Amino acid sequence: MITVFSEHHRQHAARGEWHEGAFREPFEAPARADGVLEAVRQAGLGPLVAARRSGLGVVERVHSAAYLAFLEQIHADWAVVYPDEDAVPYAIRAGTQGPVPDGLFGRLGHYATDTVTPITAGTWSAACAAVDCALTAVAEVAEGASEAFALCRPPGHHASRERYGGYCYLNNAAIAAESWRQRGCERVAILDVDYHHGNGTQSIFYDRPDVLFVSLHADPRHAFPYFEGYAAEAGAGAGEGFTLNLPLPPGTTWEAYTPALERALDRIVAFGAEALVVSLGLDTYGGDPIADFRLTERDFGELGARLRRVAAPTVFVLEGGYAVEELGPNVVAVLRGG
Ligand code: OKP
Ligand code: ZN
Repeated sequence: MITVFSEHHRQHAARGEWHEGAFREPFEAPARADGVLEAVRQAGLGPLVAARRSGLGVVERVHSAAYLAFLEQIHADWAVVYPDEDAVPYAIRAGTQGPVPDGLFGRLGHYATDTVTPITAGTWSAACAAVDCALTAVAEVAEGASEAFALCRPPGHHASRERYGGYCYLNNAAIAAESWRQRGCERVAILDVDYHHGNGTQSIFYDRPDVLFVSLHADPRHAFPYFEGYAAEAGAGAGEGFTLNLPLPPGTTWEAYTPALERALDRIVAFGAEALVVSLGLDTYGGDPIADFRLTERDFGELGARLRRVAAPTVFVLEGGYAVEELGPNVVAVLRGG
């Protein structure tokens, strides 16, 4: 198993996060990716490959030009006024229609979906480096490796065509899927096993039949992102039937998880996926500080083993997972597969 990483992820380090009424250290921190790289190295999982710089070509098929220009520029504009703080909006656009306001807070609130996703001086560089990891992993598999792991940070699955949120800025998994399409794969499946619904990924492919989106996640009635991820969301237009949401209740254990996982895998096999992108979130772990599922390291091994049933070239893209000590071992368990 090839692991693709980048040191540039450390350029994205938020000052803190408002959580349950208090400002605290951010959950989504550089130590996450450092710990995963160390665990992969120690486990002797396979070659470690530095991400190669990719152009914005595929990225521009997933995100709008105006959004990308905003992400690249906003912190520089912000720092003129607030040099020591992360850029965070307080008013958030509720719908999707309407002009982009001119000022800092108007622009931030236009493109953001929440207030827990700060933009720092290094956010754009780090987000681009995460995309580089994903695209290099696709390239490695396209060139003959059967699987690769993209050690992406920041994560991506909450980022939509032109909104950021949920610690995500550029949608690494969607960009990986689009890269497969560009390389001639007719049918690409995305399996999202992060605890949180991948609402950004879902929205990007919602009306398309060529990229199947299947997600197992905490029921949005109780969990972030709250407003998307319901079972009734099944795709639209030509994409109807090509989104499958399998929400699960609070406290879900491996016993309750497996029937949904088998349904997800059945759908992907029936679809005839020529390539698989796994949005690999490990925040379904029992010890995760912001989630309430009960999976164990052993369960992650079993998850990894069952995923191989798809038998298609596979790219694993790191999403969430906030129990920093156990994140690396849990990732290794999935990648090893049992
Ligand atoms: C990103 B990914 C509020 C709790 C966290 C945001 C969750 C973002 C999850 N302080 N709310 O899907 O792991
Ligand atoms: Zn998550």
